[in-house]
Amino acid sequence: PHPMCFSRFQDNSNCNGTQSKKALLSDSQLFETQFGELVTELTERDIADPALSDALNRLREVLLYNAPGGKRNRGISVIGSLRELVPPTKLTQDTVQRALLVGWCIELAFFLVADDIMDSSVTRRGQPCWYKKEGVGLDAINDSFLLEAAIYRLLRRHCRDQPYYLHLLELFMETSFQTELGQALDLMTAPPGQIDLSRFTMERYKAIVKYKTAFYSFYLPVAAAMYMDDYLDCYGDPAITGKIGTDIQDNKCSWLVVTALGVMTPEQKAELEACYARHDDASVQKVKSLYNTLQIADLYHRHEEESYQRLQKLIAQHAQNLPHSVFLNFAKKIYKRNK
Ligand code: DMA
Ligand code: MG
Ligand code: MG
Ligand code: MG
Repeated sequence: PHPMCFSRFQDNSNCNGTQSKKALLSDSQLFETQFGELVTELTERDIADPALSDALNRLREVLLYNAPGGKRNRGISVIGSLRELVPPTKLTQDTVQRALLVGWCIELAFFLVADDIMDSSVTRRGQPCWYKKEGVGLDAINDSFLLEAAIYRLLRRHCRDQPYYLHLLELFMETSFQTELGQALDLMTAPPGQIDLSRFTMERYKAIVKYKTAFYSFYLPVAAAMYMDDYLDCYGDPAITGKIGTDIQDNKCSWLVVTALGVMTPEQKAELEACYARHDDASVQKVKSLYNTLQIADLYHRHEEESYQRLQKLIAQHAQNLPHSVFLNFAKKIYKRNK
């Protein structure tokens, strides 16, 4: 893996403590308790200029609105991985705290605030998208930049003296670039109102998900094989995922449409052409029932199963010097997910 904080961090499975008097908190509880402190740090402690108080209040509001309600897969994965790499006895409290903080830097997911604008999405993490809020609108673009800047301020404050600091910075910058390239591919493959099904190839689909999601969410090698979020965009239950999928309406090059194209008749293709990338419910429903007819959900489950098997083999082959659990933990989190 990247020579990042991992080797310096530590743990023990899911309790933090050596002092028996204190209540033992799980990693995810520790993670949540860190949030308040982090908000205070970013909005009160760092910048003293009273002229900025309105702007810092805005940042607080953005943090408080956008951070809660996620699955925390990204956030918890840093400490989770670290616990696989470092024996419990070698994990100091400081290191645990730092791992949780780095987890928060990933969890802030500044891309998502902008992504929802670009995708004209409606909900995220079980509530209206930030840009949809009264009075926010396109100002959310700057809020997304603020969240990104917050990452680097936090890293500086907490990790500046660590030997891996530069690596960590470069890792964040590099994965941001990869994600932004992926977003560019995603968007240019889905021009609004221009249906051209020949654009939807499995090759293009794989490039999109690898760059827009895999690098950021699952960390290079582990992630590359996991192409599952588009299934949830169509079949996910908004009550569980916290977001209403918009891939069909947005003309996205998703796994579902690419796979469907591979098995459909010319007549069905004409039907798809007539209703993909449209915003009315009837058209969206037609696309979904076409997927149903073609049993795309079954194909997806087979694909998911095969990917998982293939992933386990790849991990066994390539992760020889690392605990396999570091990678398997990621796989388990999204295998058969419905959120
Ligand atoms: C964007 O992909 C993802 C990232 C991390 C930039 P997406 O639009 O498919 O995400 P979502 O389905 O959550 O809107
Ligand atoms: Mg989106
Ligand atoms: Mg998107
Ligand atoms: Mg999606």
